[in-house]
Amino acid sequence: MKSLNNAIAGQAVLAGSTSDHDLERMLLIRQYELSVLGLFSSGHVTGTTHTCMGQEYIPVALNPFIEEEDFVISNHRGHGHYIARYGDAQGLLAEVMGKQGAVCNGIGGSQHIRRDRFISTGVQAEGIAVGTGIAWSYKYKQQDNLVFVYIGDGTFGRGCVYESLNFAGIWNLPMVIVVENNGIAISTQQSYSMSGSIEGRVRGFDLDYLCIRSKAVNEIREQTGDAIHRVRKESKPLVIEFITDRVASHSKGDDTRSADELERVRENYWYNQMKASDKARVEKLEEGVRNQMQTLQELVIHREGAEWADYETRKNK
Ligand SMILES: Cc1ncc(C[n+]2csc(CCOP(=O)(O)OP(=O)(O)O)c2C)c(N)n1
Repeated sequence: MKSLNNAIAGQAVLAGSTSDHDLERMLLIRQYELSVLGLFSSGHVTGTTHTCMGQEYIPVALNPFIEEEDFVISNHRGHGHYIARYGDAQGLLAEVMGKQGAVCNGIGGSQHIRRDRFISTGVQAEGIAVGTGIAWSYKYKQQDNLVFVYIGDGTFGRGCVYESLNFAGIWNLPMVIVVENNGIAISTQQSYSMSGSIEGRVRGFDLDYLCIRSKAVNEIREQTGDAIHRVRKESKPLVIEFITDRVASHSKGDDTRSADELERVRENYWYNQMKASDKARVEKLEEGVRNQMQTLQELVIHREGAEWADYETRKNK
């Protein structure tokens, strides 16, 4: 009974403290991901994609701390990171579909986006290594900008993560490393692949560390704001580990988790929790973003292919 009461209180905090603006952005990311999955099923999108459902609140919570000149480095599961920063679902959808109006002319696709000071890469751990270099250049040029790097827990299996953490520590680089710990990497549960903990590994390099379990964006901002400001002022790297859940499959339909585990994940999904405690508001905002995505989807589907799609043909002319 106690845990049920706590869960209900948690839902109320989640819903009550989230502004319409933030909730709308989280719903837009969710709806974007649903659109992409639907477009895969109908054959309009090919290749691969990884949706961030379950993790939408993380970049939305952090976005107010990111200044224009700061760098954001995302990974294979990066749609939410991009939409939280730019709100540009249209450019991203066109990118994934290789249509005109795409953020990078359709060359990057789902995983390799470049826009101003935002890049994503599907190569695990490439982002943290590149981010370390960019942070070093910021420090060298005495710019007070930050590099935000998003990384998954499974990526802690790659050696260059530790080289990057080491350099970040030695040189005191202005980095905020955001670990989205969803406990699984494709089909490998973390208990099969990680000895010790992310905290233990990070502290081994003497970096500042925070663990966030909340899914309420304002609460997250309260828990992380001072530490992020300190990185900007003092240039001491910070790792923020979010304990989160991947709601959908790894990419498309490749989910090996048990029914019990999936039920737990769905129960913990901020979307379901908010819907349970603030149904009318969620549904009203959701209708708006659903219509927005539907209109956008129709628009993008009927566009001509992006320039690069003709590359081979044009090259041979
Ligand atoms: C260097 C490299 N090796 C393997 C892969 C294939 N791969 C893509 S995502 C992934 C798992 C990533 O797990 P995690 O870092 O926990 O992120 P999550 O998918 O859970 O968000 C793997 C092995 C890759 N993209 N890059």
